[in-house]
Amino acid sequence: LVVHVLVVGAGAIGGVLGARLSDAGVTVTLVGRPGPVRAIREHGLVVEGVGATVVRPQAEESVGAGSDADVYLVAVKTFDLDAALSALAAARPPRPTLLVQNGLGVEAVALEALGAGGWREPARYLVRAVQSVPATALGPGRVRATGVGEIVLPDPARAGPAAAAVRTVTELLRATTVPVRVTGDFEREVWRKLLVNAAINPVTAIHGVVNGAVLDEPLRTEALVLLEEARLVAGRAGVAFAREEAIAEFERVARATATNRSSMLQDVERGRPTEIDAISGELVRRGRAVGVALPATDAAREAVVALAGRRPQPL
Ligand code: KPL
Repeated sequence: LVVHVLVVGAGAIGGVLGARLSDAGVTVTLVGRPGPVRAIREHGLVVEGVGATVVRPQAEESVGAGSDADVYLVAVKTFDLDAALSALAAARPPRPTLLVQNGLGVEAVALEALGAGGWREPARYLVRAVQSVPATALGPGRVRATGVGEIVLPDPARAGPAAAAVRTVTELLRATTVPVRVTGDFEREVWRKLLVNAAINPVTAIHGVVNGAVLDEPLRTEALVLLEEARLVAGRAGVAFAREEAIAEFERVARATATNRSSMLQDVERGRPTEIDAISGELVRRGRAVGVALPATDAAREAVVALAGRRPQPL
């Protein structure tokens, strides 16, 4: 029985998922930067919008602080994953560890980091989920949920050594209000989300618009070119999507998250690093490896890299 979850990362996703777990009766400890930790200790963790709530989780600045936990939920950005998991594994014993990052190659980075931190057989504990919970950080300890979204998990029967951990995590998430879907083809879900992120995130970050703006011209065409390039790489990786299916998924997510600011836009606005490398950068590298050029994706990648850090806003 899971009674205590350590949530590493107190940003928009860590905040919303931490609050949903807390509302489900689970004890939650959030690990974050000093600002959010102070705010959560003083005012609680505030979720506005869909499923608005105020919860009072414990909040810590260090991953090793606080009591033993049954599950670790790691909700840091992809580029912080390595450092967060090395620190986690060095500070705490192996437990089912749920990853909710965007991008490609997350599992390999995670296994390496957990091993480096001292866990033996990290593959037994690692559970990757694909989440599409639309959330915008409003300030330290304050998040707006702009929709319900869902979390997709692998079928434990196909999760190999992680089967028991997958079961534990699935049961845990099912106790919350976030819809949970289990799939026998998890790799496809990773790519499905990646296609959407590759199209929506750079365009919204570059133009400074909410996700719904990509449904209309001229941004629709700009995003669809990126979607198509990503779809080609997916096909070469053995994960085939029909063009119509990719477009339908892009439109579905853009509509469902229409008022949300993409995570990449939020990062650019705060002058923080973005996940562009794990999304578009990884696509360009994988395309190159199989002889597929991705000119639009590479140009978008460069544009986001150039933007990042230019428009810092206090948060
Ligand atoms: O995953 C997202 C993100 O912002 O990174 C989407 C689905 C685009 C929601 O904003």
